[in-house]
Amino acid sequence: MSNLIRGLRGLALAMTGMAGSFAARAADTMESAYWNLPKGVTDISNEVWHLHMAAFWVCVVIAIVVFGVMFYSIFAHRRSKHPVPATFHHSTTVEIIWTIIPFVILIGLAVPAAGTLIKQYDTRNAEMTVKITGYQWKWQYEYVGEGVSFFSTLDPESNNARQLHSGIDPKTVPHYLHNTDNYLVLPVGKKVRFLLTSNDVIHGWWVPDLAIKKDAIPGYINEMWTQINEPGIYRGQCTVLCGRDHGFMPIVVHAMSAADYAAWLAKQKGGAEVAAAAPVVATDAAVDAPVAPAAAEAAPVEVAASSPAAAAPAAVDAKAGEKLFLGNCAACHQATGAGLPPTFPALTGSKVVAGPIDAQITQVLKGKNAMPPFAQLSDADIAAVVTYTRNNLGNKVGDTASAEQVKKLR
Ligand code: HEC
Ligand SMILES: [Cu+2]
Repeated sequence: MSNLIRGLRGLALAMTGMAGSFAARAADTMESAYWNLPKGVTDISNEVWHLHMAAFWVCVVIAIVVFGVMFYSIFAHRRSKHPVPATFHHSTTVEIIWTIIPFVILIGLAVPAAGTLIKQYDTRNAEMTVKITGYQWKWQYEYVGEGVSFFSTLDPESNNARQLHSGIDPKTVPHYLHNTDNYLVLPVGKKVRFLLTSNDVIHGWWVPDLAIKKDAIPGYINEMWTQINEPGIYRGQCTVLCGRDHGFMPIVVHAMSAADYAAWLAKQKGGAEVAAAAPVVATDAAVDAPVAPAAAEAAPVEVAASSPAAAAPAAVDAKAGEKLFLGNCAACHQATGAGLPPTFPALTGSKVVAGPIDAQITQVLKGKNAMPPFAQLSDADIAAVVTYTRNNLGNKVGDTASAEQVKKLR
């Protein structure tokens, strides 16, 4: 008996604890449509929301009616009241009624849903096209016909915090695991078509506020579209389990006015000639910008005075190199270059980094054992990141890789 009481008291305590943390969590997130689908910021997402609510209320009414009849019957016709059961069975009228009512309900839900689905699939008359490619574990965005293309990876802050024994409290990281280094920038009020594919395994591109969710499948191109009504930052995730770092390839869409977008695009194009390696991070201080990598300001490439290439690496390369390193390599080799031995070797003081540059470029291009190949990066990007590792992270080799060199070694 006392065991039972203790058990019950434990259960009660556990339940109040749960209710408490649940309530706290709910209060935290109440503003952000925590209990429901977000209404989103497109006409389609609003339609989807209304469809969802219609189905929800139909379900509520059905539940009330069905459970009402059931509980009433259980109560009113209980055995103590009616020891002798009635003997009727089969009523054609009732059967017709309970066939027709659900039929009408289903048609009533299907007609508007089909209308919205047809609109969702209509990618015609788009004003611009962005090709989205999934990679293990990042996204690539190509502005078709604009010559602008970049990768979008987990922001370095989240990435550092997520490392085992990082000692960083994820709660101190803004938008932990929901932030990227480069945002997908889109204009509001324009119909944007997306072509979605993958480079390796199946990924899924999902941004709830846009009510878009589709699989990115290698060898196939899926289509989808959006037209965003309100400027802002909208976050999403990969939704198909795609391997080890599936949880670390978020999506951030930055919707801005057509004028701001045009300025951003022009900047991207201008930057492309100087260094294809450095897609400018789309920040907009007014709208919740991502935090720049802490050390980005101070990373001069150190070049030995005697090196013939002494004057070569411009400051922009060092920054681009660091950015690429944090985005592509730091997950394994750590932002400091210390690595996580024995699996992931340190790059600080590494013999490979200090050795022939061609061998290092080849290793980055082709991969080696547990290190994946990075052939998807452009020649300039590989050159920048290799140069970065050779002259930073405590290394002072003093030489630089060039895009032509990388091209030859591909
Ligand atoms: C998924 C983890 C991972 C990522 C990401 C990664 N590497 Fe590696 N890297 C490794 C592993 C594992 C090795 C050891 C390979 C071996 O020798 O078996 C290695 C070795 C190296 C070495 C040789 C180090 C030595 O002393 O043996 C260099 C240089 C290097 N990586 C550079 C890079 C660069 C540059 C990037 C980013 C473009 C990068 N790595 C991204 C896992 C990774
Ligand atoms: Cu994925």
